[in-house]
Amino acid sequence: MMDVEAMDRIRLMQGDITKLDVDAIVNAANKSLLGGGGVDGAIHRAAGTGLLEECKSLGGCFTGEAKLTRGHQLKAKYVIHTVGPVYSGKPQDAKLLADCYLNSLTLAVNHGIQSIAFPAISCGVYGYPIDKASTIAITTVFDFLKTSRSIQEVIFILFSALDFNTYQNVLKKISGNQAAI
Ligand code: AR6
Repeated sequence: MMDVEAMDRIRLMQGDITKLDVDAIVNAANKSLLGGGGVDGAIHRAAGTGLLEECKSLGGCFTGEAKLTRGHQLKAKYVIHTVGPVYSGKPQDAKLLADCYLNSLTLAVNHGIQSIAFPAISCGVYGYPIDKASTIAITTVFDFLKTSRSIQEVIFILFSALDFNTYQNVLKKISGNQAAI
């Protein structure tokens, strides 16, 4: 019963994360936290230079960890910056990627964040295959939501139609397995 309810708090969207009106968006950053390309570049451009100024005070971030800033000129109140693993094909990739989701969600709960949006962390420049990464993302978030009631909505927002379709198929499979229990 409660697990079905947890699944109802997960939503998939296709589009640009910088446009979302949620409490927090998650940035797929690098260890410096000083900006870059991909979704990181888009978030810094949309948030304005105040975000970079605030990031400079954070002292970087280790892979798998997460740090919080304000949203500056974004609609989102907060940005949670996390650093995904560079895909290596080794077993530790999965653990580090799951840690990105877990540490971001834990920070969100600690700041009273009720709605949060994730991009496909590590699936661009860092080369993580989208089918593997989406399974880790969805199962980690789903398991977290089963134990935590304070987050009302988790959005996975995918830039491309192909990535969106992959997430949709994985979500169907996982919620189908759930319904069968
Ligand atoms: N909204 C949503 N998703 C987006 C957006 C957007 N505006 N722009 C890109 N994506 P990447 P990574 C998707 O490369 O693999 C940066 O330079 C994109 O299609 O942004 O974790 C950092 O500074 C892809 O599916 O992040 C790091 O150095 C996903 O976001 C490095 O890249 C993640 O792609 C991090 O690499």
